[in-house]
Amino acid sequence: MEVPPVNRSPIILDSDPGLDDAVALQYLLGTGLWDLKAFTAVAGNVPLDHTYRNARALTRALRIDGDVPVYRGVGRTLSRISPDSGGFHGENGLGDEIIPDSTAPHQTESAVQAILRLSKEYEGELTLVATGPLTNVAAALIEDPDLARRLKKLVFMGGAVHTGNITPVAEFNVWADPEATDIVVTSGAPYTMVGLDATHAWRFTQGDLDTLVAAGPGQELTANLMRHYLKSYDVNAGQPDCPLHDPLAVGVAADESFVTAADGTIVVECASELTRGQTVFLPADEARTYAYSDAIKARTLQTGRVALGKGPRNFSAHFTENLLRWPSA
Ligand SMILES: [Ca+2]
Repeated sequence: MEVPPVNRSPIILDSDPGLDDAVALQYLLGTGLWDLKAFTAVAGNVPLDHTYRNARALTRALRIDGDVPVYRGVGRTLSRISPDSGGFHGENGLGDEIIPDSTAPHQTESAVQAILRLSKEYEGELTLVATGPLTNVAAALIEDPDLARRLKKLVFMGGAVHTGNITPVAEFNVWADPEATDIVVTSGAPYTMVGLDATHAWRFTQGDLDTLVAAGPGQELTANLMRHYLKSYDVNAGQPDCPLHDPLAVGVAADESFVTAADGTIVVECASELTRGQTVFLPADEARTYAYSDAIKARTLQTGRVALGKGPRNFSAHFTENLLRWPSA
């Protein structure tokens, strides 16, 4: 495997695999930019037992189970007992692909303990990318609020400034655990929200699938996962191609030019039955023009970066190129 001569930065990937989580991991490895310190599983697309097992199986399939420990996350969300994506990712979360579990020993540390430990070992250097509900990250911040200032960067796939996917106003990851998201965006951590406004702008097409198929056996698993993902978007949303939600969050962690982004505040709706999980974006440069309450004005002191659409650098092409650089076993 050819790895480019760069100083690879320490990163944790926290996810709920999940079809796009699976390829986000493969893409991360393919970029050669990151030193993956931990792969942590959280409940989301499917329950934790499945996401944890899938995470382990993926490290085996991608030949990193000897190097990258997998940690089991928090057993339920802060907000909802059991989110699930209604079979969108298949019953097992990986499009019903049967891939063998890793033979690596199970870790005695929890995901929260591993996140906190690594944030101390790599203080000021560690990037944390979350591609599932933010339950693990919020639990780590509850346990030790100083985590927020030890992270170099926190990028999460979730939220929607304009239009949701699980409800008209809410994106799945945030809807699944809005309280956790609220804890993250008020923590003081240097966060970037990569939501549907940006992820819907970068697509994976049948042509991209053909490229994976043509690459042969090392991309067979990936092609099967993406074929299922394309089919889910076709059947459930009537879309002939699919958004690159989770991979884009990994991409933005290295290069924000895949998206256009602005500074501002995210406020998460946690109370309403109808709009629960909505992420309201308060742009920093318009903060003075709105009639915010004092409580909301206080919130505007805490800002992050919010992706609002596609950027100048082509993420779709970059994504497939880098998948090809990390074939599976
Ligand atoms: Ca995910």
